[in-house]
Amino acid sequence: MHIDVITVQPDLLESPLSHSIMKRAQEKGLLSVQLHNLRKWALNKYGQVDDYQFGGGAGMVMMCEPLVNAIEALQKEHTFDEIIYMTPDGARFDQKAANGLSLKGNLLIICGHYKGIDERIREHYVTREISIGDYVLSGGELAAAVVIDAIGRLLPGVLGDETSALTDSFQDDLLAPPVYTRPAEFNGWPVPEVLLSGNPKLIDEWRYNQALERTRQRRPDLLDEQ
Ligand code: 6GU
Repeated sequence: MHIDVITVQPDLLESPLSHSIMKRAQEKGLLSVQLHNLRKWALNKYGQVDDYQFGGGAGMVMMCEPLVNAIEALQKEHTFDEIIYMTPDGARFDQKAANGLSLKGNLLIICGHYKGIDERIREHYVTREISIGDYVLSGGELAAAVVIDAIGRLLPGVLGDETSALTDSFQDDLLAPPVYTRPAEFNGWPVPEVLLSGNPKLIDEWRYNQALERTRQRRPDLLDEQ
């Protein structure tokens, strides 16, 4: 999978993409992420990419022309399955959206800043708008990092243990069950006996019931969705 990102702050994305699982995905050639500084397509020597909003009001708007030039330059390199705009008024990102996007080939992600991007870009270029939750971030970069991480770890071969993405919280609209490691007793607190039983059927059953109970208690909304 290939992902291009258009941003005015590429440094905000660099670090999260160059560690741990994201680093491994890229080293294995399963994921490539290219960051593009929008200022490269700025209209003047000041690097201007934003302007005052028509109608007045506080806050700048990212201009059409640099964005269109950036998008069209990248479209010469790749045919994008989706052009995604990161914005708090987009569709709320969840595991289903991550699963779906992980099946795509090429993505272009546009990170908004200031008051956002000129509406005409949303109408004529953007195919999908994503928010990562009901709160406002200073820019789309951290949200893009979240989305790229959630997608990247689902790509086949990225996680060492192929089954481990399948048992994540949310993967079946259930939260993950509790986990334990050695020692079997710590401070007088024992690990649930069944996990030491060596009986895979009993263990699976216990985990499923724990997941169900945990979901009932903490996120009953997930059970209603089914
Ligand atoms: Cl995608 N962008 C910004 N600026 N804030 C957000 C967001 C995105 N998702 C939640 N809050």
